[in-house]
Amino acid sequence: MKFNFYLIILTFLTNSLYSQNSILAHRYTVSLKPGVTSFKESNTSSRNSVIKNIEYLNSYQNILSISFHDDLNPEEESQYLKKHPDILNFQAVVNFKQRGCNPNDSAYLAQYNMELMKFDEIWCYATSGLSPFGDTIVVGAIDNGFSYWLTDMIPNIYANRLEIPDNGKDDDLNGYRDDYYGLNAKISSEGDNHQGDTHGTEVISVIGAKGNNRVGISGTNQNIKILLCSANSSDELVKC
Ligand SMILES: [Ca+2]
Ligand SMILES: [Ca+2]
Ligand SMILES: [Ca+2]
Repeated sequence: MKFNFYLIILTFLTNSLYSQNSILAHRYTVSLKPGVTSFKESNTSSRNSVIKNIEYLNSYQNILSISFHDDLNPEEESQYLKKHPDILNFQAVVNFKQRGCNPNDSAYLAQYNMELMKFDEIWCYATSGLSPFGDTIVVGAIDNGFSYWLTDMIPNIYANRLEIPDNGKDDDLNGYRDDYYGLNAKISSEGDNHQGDTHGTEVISVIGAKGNNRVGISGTNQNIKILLCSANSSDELVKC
């Protein structure tokens, strides 16, 4: 009973972190019956030995790992284990691979909330930042300011390629000067000189800090374009 409970716990824990990949041939995890202090190979075979290796995994609970020689098939191995007088239970050893499509960002392990929200599974479907029709997905963000120049943010910030930055002119004739990385509607000179702001930076980090780039964190969207607008009055919102 203790062994079964142990296996249930083990299975629950591993299933929450991993998905089963494949059975490892000829290898079994074995529980011995209560009172059996050591495992002795049964002489039920015409061969001198069918077992290749024995390793104790947990002496307290009498759990060990057994490997058979490569020329046995699974049915022969199963029959041997079922008939052995010392064995209470057994299961094939399976290899595990990590579940989901986690990004490689250096601080991602601290983002446990992403897996709680199942983003690691959602990312298996798409991370391109493109719509099903191939269009670039752009999200607008309005806040008091943004530290958009951060290494983990700037690749996902929308750039107005028709605007020449910092020349004091409205090159694309959209009504705003130098709005290359969005618009700071709070200043008369317009442009994209957004002020650093903790709240705005956190918002755009959640929306789309560059993911899977080995740097920092991953946003909910690993690849996307965020159009910035700094404002803190209703008049300034109109410009956004
Ligand atoms: Ca412009
Ligand atoms: Ca310009
Ligand atoms: Ca990153």
